[in-house]
Amino acid sequence: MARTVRAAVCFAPREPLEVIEVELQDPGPGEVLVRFLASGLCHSDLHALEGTIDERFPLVAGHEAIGDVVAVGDGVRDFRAGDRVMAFLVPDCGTCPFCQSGRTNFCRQFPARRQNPRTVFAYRGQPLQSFMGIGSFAEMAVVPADQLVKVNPEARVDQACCIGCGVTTGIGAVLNSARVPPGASVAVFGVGGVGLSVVKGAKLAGAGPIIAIDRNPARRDVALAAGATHFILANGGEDPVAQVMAITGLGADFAFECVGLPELAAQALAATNPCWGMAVNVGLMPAGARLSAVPFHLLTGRHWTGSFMGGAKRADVARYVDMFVAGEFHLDDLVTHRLSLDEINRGFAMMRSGEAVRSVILF
Ligand code: CXF
Ligand code: ZN
Repeated sequence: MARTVRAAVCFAPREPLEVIEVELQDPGPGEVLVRFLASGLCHSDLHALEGTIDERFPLVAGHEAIGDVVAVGDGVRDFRAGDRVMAFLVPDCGTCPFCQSGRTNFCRQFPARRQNPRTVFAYRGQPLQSFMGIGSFAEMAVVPADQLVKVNPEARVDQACCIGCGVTTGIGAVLNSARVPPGASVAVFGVGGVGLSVVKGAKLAGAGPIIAIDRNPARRDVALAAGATHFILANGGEDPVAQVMAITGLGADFAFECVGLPELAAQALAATNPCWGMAVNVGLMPAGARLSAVPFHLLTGRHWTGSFMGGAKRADVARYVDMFVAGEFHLDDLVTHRLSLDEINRGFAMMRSGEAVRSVILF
C-alpha cells in the first residue's frame, strides 16, 4: 500500500525546494523501502537542482544517505527490515564486463538507469524523479537493492552518511584509483568535502607532504586538521603550481583536482613530477567542458587520469564505514552543519557561499 512521506521537491531548475507530502509506492521486485536517518548535501545535488547536469524535473534530490530498511520487495535476499544501510549511486549488477573486471565499479546499469529512470514518488498524480535512483531528501524512499549496502550500525549517522558519496569519492580516489604509496607527495586542488576526503585518504596511505590548495582562507585550518602538512591560499598571488614545486622539489607525485574546473585540472597536471607524476581528475566538470593542457607536460611521462566515485564498489563503502567506526579517520571537520528537512534551502545557500563544508539533513 502506497504511503505519504515528506520530501523536498524541486519543481524546476534553480527553484527553491518545497517540503511537501508526496506519495511513495511500495517496493517492487528487487527494491527496498528505506527510512532515512541522515542525508548529506553533495555538490552533485546542487548541480542537479541548478540544471547543470542533465536531470528531469520535478526532482527529489539527495543521494548521500544512511537509513534503515523498512520492507523489501520480491526477490530481495540480501536485506531485511531493520538493517542499517547506506545508499550508493553506482549499482553493482555483478554481471556486466565492468562489474566482472574486478577493477572498477563503473557498472553498465549506471548509464542504463539514468536513461530509463523508474519513478517511485508522485505528487497530485504527477510522477517525481529520484536523483540517481535514490532521492534521499525524503523521509523514506524506494531504492534498488543493488544501490544499497549493509553498514555497521555503530557508526554515528550524522557523519557517516557522507561516506555514501563525498568521503568514498575522495578516499577511494587515493586508495583505489591512484594507489598512492607511503611517502608519496600529494597536492590537493580544492578542499571542499571531496578534497578534504582526498587529504584524509592521503593521510591513511601514509603520504607526505600533503599540500592542500584552496582560494577560501577558512579552509586552511580544516585542511591542516584533516592531515594536510601545507596549505596554499590560491588568491591570485604567487602561482600555486610554483609553490607546489617549491615544497616538493620535483613536483608532486600525485595531484588531485577536486573542484571540477578544467583550468584547475591543467594546473594539477603541471604541478606533478614531470617523469612519473599522476594527476587525477575527481571534480565533476560541467556538461560540455573540455580539457586542455600543455602537450609537453604529458610528453615527459606524466599520467593524467580520473576517478569516478573513488573507483569504489558498495563493499568499499561498508569497509570505509568500519574504518570510520574504528577511528582510522574522523569526520568532525567535514560535517559543519546539521539541519532539518525544512531548512534544506539554507543548506544549499551555505554550500554556494562556502560557509558550510558539508551540511547534513537529520530526519
Ligand atoms: C556524481 C556526480 C553526477 C554523476 C554521477 C556521480 N558524483 C557524486 O555526487
Ligand atoms: Zn554526491
